[in-house]
Amino acid sequence: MTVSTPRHVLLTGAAGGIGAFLRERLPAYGYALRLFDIVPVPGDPDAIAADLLDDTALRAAVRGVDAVVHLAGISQEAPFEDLLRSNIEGTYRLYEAARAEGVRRIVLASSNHAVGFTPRPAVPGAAVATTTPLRPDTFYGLSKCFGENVASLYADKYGIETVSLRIGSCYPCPRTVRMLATWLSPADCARLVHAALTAEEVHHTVVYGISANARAWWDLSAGAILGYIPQDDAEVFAGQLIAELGEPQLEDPEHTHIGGAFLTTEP
Ligand code: NAI
Ligand code: 15L
Repeated sequence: MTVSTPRHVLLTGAAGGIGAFLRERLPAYGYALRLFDIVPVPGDPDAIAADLLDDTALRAAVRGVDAVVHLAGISQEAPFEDLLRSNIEGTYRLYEAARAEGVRRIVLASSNHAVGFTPRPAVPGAAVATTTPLRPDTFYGLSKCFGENVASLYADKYGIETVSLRIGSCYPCPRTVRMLATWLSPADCARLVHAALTAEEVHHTVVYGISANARAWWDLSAGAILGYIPQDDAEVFAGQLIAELGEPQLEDPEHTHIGGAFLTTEP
C-alpha cells in the first residue's frame, strides 16, 4: 500500500478508547476511515451510529470498504446475556455482513483474556505462545474465544482473512504494575493494526498486542512475521508506578496468570 492510495477501512467501536487512538493515528498511514459505533463519535457527524445487530446499517457500513477493524463490543466482564448480544452475536453479524459485501480482511480485537487462565511461565525469559490453548478467564474472555473461532471458520470456509489481536492493556500509559508487562501504547497499537491490515496472506493469524515491554512474557514472533515492530516500552513508567503502587506481590493472581485480576472478577 502507498499513502497516495488510501485504503478504505471501517472502524467499529470508533467512539471507544482504542477507537480514539486509531482515529487519530491511522489516517497518517494513508487510510480513509468510515466510523461505526452504537453511540455518536465525538467530532464526527458522518459516523454511523448503529448497533452491530442492525443488519441494514451494518451491511451499508461494510459496503465498499477494503477491510474492517472490529473493536466494537463490551470491553470488560459483564453478564453473559449482554456479551452474547454485543460480542458474540455482534461479531457473527459483522462476519456475515463482510461475507455478503465481499470484504476480504478483518482485524479483530480479541483480548489476552481469551487465554487469561494460562499461568505465567515458570522459567524466567520464557514467553507464552499464541498457540497456547484457549483458557478464558471470564464470560468476556469466552466471548473473545468465540470471536477468534468465528475468524478461523470464515478464513477456512470463505477465505475472509483475519488477524486476531490479543490486546494486552491499551492506554496512554500503564496503570498498574501488571501493565508494565501487558501495556500496548497507542502508537504501537496503530503500528500493529497497520501491519495487520497490510501483511500478505494472513489466513487467520493470532498475535499478542503489546509494546516492546522489558517485562513482557508473551511471544511477539507472530506479530513480527506480519511486520509489527513495537517501538515503546512500559519500563519508562516503572519507577514511578512502583513507587506509587508498591512492589508486585508475585503470588497474587494479578501476576501469576495472563488475565490478572480478571481471574477473580465476577460479572
Ligand atoms: P471501549 O469500551 O472504550 O469501546 C468499545 C466501543 O464499542 C464503545 O464505543 C461502544 O459504544 C461500542 N459498542 C459496544 N457495543 C456495541 C454494539 N452492540 N454495537 C456497536 N457498538 C458497540 O473499549 P476499548 O478499550 O476501546 O477496546 C476496543 C476493543 O478492544 C474491545 O473489543 C475490547 O474488548 C478490546 N480490548 C481492549 C483492551 C484495552 O486495553 N483497551 C485490551 C484487550 C482487548
Ligand atoms: C481487556 O481486554 C479489557 O478490555 C481492558 O479493559 C483491560 O482490562 C485489559 O484487557 C487488560 O487485561 O489490562
